[in-house]
Amino acid sequence: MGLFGALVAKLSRSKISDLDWDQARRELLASDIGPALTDHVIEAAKKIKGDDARAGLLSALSELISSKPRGLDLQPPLSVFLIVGINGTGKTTSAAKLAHHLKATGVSVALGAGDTFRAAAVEQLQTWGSRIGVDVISGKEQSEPASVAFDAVQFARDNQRQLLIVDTAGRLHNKSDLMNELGKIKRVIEKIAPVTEVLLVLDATTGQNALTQAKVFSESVGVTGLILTKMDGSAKGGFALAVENHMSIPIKFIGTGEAIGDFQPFDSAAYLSSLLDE
Ligand SMILES: Nc1nc2c(ncn2[C@@H]2O[C@H](COP(=O)(O)OP(=O)(O)OP(=O)(O)O)[C@@H](O)[C@H]2O)c(=O)[nH]1
Ligand SMILES: [Mg+2]
Repeated sequence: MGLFGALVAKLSRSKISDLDWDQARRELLASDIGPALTDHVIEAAKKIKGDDARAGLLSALSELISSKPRGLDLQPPLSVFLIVGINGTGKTTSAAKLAHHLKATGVSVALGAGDTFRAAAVEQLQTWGSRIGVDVISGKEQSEPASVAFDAVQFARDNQRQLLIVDTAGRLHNKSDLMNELGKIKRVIEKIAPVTEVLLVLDATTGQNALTQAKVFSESVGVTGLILTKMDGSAKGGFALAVENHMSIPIKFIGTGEAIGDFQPFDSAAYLSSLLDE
């Protein structure tokens, strides 16, 4: 039993002391939900009747979860999903994982290689595409990402695909020219088909800066959901709860490794419970 497990067992049996609440506070801070939400959760849990501390904390945490649907918006005949985020969070891997996941449910999908900055980025997506049996539409290196996205959406339309998933280059949210470029990619795609999901990929190790990322990406392209990656490590990704709570952007999927199948629809009960476990 981990530290917090032992604490909770103790809390459940006896009267809960201020010292114990301090320990719970430390555990929540370590899970990265942030100081403000930690205080809020502890105060709310204290008010909940009963002597089961874990149940109280879970109930207080679940109040913070967004009530927005976590399914993906697929509109016939063709929808486009944009995969966005800062550098190295797992966008390309997640685009391939999502394509594989949806293909398995019978959706006909294509991938667009919207990261034209590095030849390696296109190759990375092409390698995934051939492994999972999904067409990857790419342009020349250094070509304009919006024009590649346009070619990709034309391909998807002309070949009766139901979904195009467009990978994009990692970009710093404080570089306005890069954020504007993302807006342009979206507008160009929408000449042909609606962008029904903009999925922001957040790395579980990010911490509270994720809130700023979510805010800036939302302002430029309207984020509809989060993909929380690297949840197989020790980081809990508690900041995503803050994004859900403050911005009402639901976590839709989590990445739990480097393999194509290491990807699951978000399970809020398991996530909240993990925030309390050591
Ligand atoms: N452990 C683990 N590694 C992951 C996960 N998702 C992605 N990775 C790894 O993270 C690294 C970066 O992944 P990419 O998919 O290339 O990230 P990206 O956001 O496309 O990177 P840029 O295009 O350079 O911005 C790779 O080594 C991936 O294998 C995950 O859920 N768990
Ligand atoms: Mg990439």
